[in-house]
Amino acid sequence: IENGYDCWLGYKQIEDEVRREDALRVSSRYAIIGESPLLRTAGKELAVALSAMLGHVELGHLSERQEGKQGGIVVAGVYGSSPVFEPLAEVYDFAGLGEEGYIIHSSEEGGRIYLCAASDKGVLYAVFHFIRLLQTGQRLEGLRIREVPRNGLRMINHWDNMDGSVERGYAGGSIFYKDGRFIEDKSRIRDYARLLASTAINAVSINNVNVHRQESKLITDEFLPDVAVVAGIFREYGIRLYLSVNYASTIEIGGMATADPLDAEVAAWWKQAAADIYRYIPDFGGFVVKADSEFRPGPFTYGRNHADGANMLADAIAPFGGDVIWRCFVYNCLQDWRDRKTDRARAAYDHFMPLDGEFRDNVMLQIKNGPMDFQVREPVSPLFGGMTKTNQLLELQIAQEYTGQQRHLCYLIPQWKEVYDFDTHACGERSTVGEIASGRLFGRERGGIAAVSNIGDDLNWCGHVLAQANWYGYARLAWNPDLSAEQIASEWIRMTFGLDEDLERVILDMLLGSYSIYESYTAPLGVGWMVNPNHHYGPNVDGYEYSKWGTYHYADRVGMGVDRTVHTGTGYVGQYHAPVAESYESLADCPDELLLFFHHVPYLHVLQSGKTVIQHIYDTHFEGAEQAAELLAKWDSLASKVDSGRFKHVRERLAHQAEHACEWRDMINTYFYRKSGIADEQDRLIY
Ligand code: GCW
Repeated sequence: IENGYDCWLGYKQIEDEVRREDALRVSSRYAIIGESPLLRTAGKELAVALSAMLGHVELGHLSERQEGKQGGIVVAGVYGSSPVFEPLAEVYDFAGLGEEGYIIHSSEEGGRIYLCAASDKGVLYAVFHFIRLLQTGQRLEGLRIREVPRNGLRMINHWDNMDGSVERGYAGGSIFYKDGRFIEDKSRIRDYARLLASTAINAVSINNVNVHRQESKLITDEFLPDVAVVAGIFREYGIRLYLSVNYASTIEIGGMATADPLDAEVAAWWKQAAADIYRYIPDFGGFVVKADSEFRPGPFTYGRNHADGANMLADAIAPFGGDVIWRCFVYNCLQDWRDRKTDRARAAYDHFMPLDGEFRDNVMLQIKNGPMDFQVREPVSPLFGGMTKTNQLLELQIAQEYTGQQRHLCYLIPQWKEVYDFDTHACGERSTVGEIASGRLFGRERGGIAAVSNIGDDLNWCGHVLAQANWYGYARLAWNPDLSAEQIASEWIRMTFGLDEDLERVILDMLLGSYSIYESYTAPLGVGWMVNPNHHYGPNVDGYEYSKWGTYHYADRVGMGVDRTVHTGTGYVGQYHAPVAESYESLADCPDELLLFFHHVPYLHVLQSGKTVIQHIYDTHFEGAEQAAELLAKWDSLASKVDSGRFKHVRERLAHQAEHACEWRDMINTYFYRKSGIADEQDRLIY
């Protein structure tokens, strides 16, 4: 029975005769030129994929004459390692490929495919790309592919704890730890590394940014041997390992009285810690740090700022080639709800903007996509475009903490594309977040993207089989943000469920519609939250209204929303450049979907859509719940096309979603009907 464990790498025999012939013409044999751990991985992957999809494959030899041999050969290797790749230099620019780019080229006469790169890691990526071509049914003749990643760092962050739990994990427990230790059997970690490599993820941090007591010891001799084993597994797949560290380690595990970043002994302690780590893991990636955020320790305690803290760690790790990834999720989580001046949305910018240019070259600031916290709809963080002299990483959340927790279908690629494409106007037009995060806009050497993982030890990794598309899509987009949400989805569907036009059309339609559906039946018009406190699942309009977390909607009998304008509100809008700031400031120009994020308006305010706010709420909630039910009906139409294991599993989730969407609809509609006293124009049932 299919359980989803293989994700998008569940290779199937190619049944279609034409496709099969086509594939065999170029790939009935393969040769890996050269020797290295990554090339060995590449060879193994090629062998597994070809034999599963084509049946018999042979390890070919280049010396062998083509005559007398049936079928073609795939030749993979590093440029310069064999004269066989020389002719490619006439067609492609190898210098610009860098460490990770690659070329896929079909020979003129046919019968040969070259997978070639400037390094063995690029060869591994080329191999997986070639496999994808086979899986998705592409023609294999005349291939002229040259790929270079847009983002240097393409990272996954795990929020795994050593007790085996995963913070905001919706797919079971950790695949790394259990009962305070590493899991003995590492085979699942290997399978995971392989899935990551197939989408060219090149970095992973393996413990929660909230670093508790036990996890603080990951950088000590007690656990470094285990960490080294895990790092070794990832290394075979071209992935560098990072650890989240406790900023107050000098106190927690060093037995010192202080963690003052300007204290010479503190700095010396970290230098030693770095040296110890690199003795075990020579290619260790570096530290991820959540400091002075949500009760985590940080430099504020000592009257120091974030640059002081980050630079101290950066100096400790720089001699070994490591980086510090310092998170910007810093805000006052003990706010008084009566205080209308403090605005959580402002916090990251207010804290970090004054420090722009003060961070070491090996520090990257990791910035959540929005100023709040992974809501279904938020504006883009104004730190992007604000800072110009600091390395910046974009942080996304694949785990759907606020977008249905992998029980609701919510394909997030459309949301992420909006973030990448958002024009900050920092240097005129086309100053997009994507260009800033990659480092290109401000000529920074380091940059990229990180995201909170959505995997756990559930058999299908993600709890929801269709949530695998977010994991896959995140990685594909990190490689190339220009891919469309549709392209990515269709690739994923073909690789995961096979080639069937009807099936592809239906699942595509479900995935592409799902983000907007989820948005429709949850918190309206960018106001966010309205979820149950703590676990954040399910509707609770006032769940955070009188709490300390700084996430309010201010609904009264007349209207709702947060005034963040410069003229009458918190001034948050002023953190954006013109013309973005002007459009958010103006009630008339502010995009509907963000209206309540930026303005407090009456329920009878007329949106650009022509509807009043209150009618918009009613309409979207009725429609959203209906569409959620349609998702289930659409899936049901695939009963004969999807194996029963995955079919039943997804069906259960969608049935829950349809029901839970009604709960959302009724709570939100009822709340605002009771608050406003304004009836639904269509007189539908509100309680
Ligand atoms: O989204 C919030 C989560 C916390 C998380 C925090 C963060 C790891 O609710 O669970 O802590 O963000 O990003 O640090």
